[in-house]
Amino acid sequence: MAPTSRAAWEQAYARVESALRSAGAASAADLPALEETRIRFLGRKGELTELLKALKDLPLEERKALGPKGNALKESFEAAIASRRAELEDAGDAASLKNETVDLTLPALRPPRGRLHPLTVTLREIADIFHRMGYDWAEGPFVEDERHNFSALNFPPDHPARDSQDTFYLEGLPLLLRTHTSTVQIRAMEASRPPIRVVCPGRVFRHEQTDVTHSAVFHQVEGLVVDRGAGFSDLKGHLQTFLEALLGRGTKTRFRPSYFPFVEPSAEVDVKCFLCPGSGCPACKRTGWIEILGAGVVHPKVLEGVGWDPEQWSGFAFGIGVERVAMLLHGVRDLRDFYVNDLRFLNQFDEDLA
Ligand code: FA5
Repeated sequence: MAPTSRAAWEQAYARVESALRSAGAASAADLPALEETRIRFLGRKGELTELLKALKDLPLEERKALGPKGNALKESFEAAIASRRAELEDAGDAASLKNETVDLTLPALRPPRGRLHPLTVTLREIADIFHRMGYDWAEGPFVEDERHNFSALNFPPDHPARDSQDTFYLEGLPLLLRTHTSTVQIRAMEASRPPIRVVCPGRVFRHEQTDVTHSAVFHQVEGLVVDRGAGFSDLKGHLQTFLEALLGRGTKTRFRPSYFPFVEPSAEVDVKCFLCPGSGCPACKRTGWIEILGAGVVHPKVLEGVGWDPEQWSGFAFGIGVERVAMLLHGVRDLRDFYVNDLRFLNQFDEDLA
């Protein structure tokens, strides 16, 4: 029964106060016991809660007199609970620290490791081999003019490669996205004097259908050597040295006659297909061979165009497809896998890049 008079309320107060004292919140043995005591007095139907609720049934004057008394009891109980809880928690932490052991011989946790993209690694690997063969490194812009991409390379004005079917032109400007890294041959020659020996790695762009060996954005490493008496046999020797360093001795390659307006004679180099034993598959278009580069002897008109005397200087050039090389090195069946950024694919290159 809730007390409805002052005297009854004060009697109830005395009972709760003595119960609080004997419950001894300040000496609760552990956190569950402390919580039990708190709920007994301050839970929704707790003894102290009920006592305070009963105030509302007393006349205003008495409520004013008794209210602070009740609240003070509640505050001191809450303070006792909070301080005992802090004590018990500290003791618990200390005890668990005491039981904890640290095994210093365990290996440390390693943060996830970033790594280079397999195409970046392949491109650097190609350039590194040429670097060891005495080649310097040169770079050029992605956005080019027609002169560097075509005219200076002896492409006639009506050559089909100039067609917007193959080339991305910039709207309203006499500029385009370079379709090959041969542009950098011209830039490198314009910026120096003969002799020269450079590789020019980078991204190129072609407006063409993608398939297992073709992408609209891909990478090439261009090579250019101009020296006195440099010719086709030097080209073959350099490419053979490069291919053996890259793919290992005994790798089957073949030179095929070809045509590029800026080199004469011209060749293309194929490597035996790595996916089928030469019998033919989608990657090699059923030929048993995969084309990885174009090459040839620098056309005299190209040398003349940059003011180098073709009577004194001659040279050779080549352009290697980086994606095709990466496919060969890693047995990748579809070149487009390099671009989708699927970590399940990229993580497979971990060991190669370590
Ligand atoms: C050229 O781009 C010439 N500039 C190469 C060259 C340089 C010839 C110097 C002579 C002297 P081609 O279009 O064939 O040639 O491309 C060269 C290589 O790039 C190819 O052998 C192939 O490995 C790669 N390639 C060509 N098209 C693509 C494509 N769409 N996607 C991926 N790789 C490609």
